[in-house]
Amino acid sequence: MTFLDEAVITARSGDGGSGCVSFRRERFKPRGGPDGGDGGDGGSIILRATNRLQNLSHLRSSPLFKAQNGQPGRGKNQSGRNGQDLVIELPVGTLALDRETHHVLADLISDGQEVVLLSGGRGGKGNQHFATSTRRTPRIAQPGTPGQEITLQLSLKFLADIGLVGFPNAGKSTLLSRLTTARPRIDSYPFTTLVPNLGVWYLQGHRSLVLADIPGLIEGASEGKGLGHRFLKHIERTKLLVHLLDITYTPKNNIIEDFFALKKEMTAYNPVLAEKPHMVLINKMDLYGDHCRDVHEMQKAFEQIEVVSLPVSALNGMGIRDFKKMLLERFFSDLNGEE
Ligand SMILES: Nc1nc2c(ncn2[C@@H]2O[C@H](COP(=O)(O)OP(=O)(O)OP(=O)(O)O)[C@@H](O)[C@H]2O)c(=O)[nH]1
Ligand SMILES: [Mg+2]
Repeated sequence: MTFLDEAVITARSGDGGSGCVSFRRERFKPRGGPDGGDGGDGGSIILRATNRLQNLSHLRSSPLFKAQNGQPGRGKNQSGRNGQDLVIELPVGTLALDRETHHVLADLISDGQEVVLLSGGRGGKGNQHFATSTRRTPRIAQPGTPGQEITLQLSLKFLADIGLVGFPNAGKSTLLSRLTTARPRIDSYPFTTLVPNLGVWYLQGHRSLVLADIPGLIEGASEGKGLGHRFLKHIERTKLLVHLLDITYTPKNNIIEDFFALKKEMTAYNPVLAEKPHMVLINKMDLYGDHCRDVHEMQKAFEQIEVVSLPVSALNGMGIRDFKKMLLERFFSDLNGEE
């Protein structure tokens, strides 16, 4: 599967068509007046956000996007046709920057949002407009103005509500596939997920949350270990980070230390991530039995550092009801206790 979250493209709006120099030719009227039509306007370049796309790989093979030129004007006062606009579809969450100045030209944040990036050139006026009482046979017309060109740096940063983070194999993709229609690969070895996945969790009453599952992090990710930091930008814009920890596997023999190890790697990438609201899911509880003392102790320890934690099983669904309830309260304060 190809996953592209950075791309460079060049876009060019259409040139305006030129105005026409022409004179009326009619029988018995040898010296007809000017009748040159106007040129059509060039097509514009429009960026449109869509939920149908999840990355930028559709742009790989078309680095130049060109809108149509306007047609030149013609005799008999006929205007040239306007060039068609060119719409470039991009996934929601794409930032378009001017590659030279690094200015943000568009931040596409909602499905269907459109931004006119480059207007087309204006069509020139035909000679019909240039006749005066002293100049009856104007042999001039305006050329159209040229289109504009820009090279864009496109950068996709997912716009998800919740980011799932954790060590490899913790069960992030299993959870995503349990809650949403996304079908990421799941396997019993680390680094199954090589690229980020998005899924929509439909809750009651038309409410929904977008979840992002990113490849597992390991200690030393900031030095490029594992898949490194490459995909952390996709959780930068989330509202809540959910840390998944595997109760059967604690690399540091202490789940709280594992949690801090993860947090440290994220902070090394971007301190903003450390400030984000977060909670913990202690996963794979089905392998551990219901009434084990350890998990209560773990939860208490998290409580002491003011982190909410819940025991769950992404595999059999245990604890997911509580998780859902917590999220409904957190994200939809308008609920008034309805479930
Ligand atoms: N018993 C049990 N196994 C689980 C649970 N959640 C996930 N697993 C298993 O753990 C393994 C890893 O699951 P994934 O969902 O691929 O883990 P991941 O966190 O996405 O892993 P990476 O993509 O490598 O970072 C798979 O074999 C899953 O079936 C759980 O709640 N209980
Ligand atoms: Mg995975």
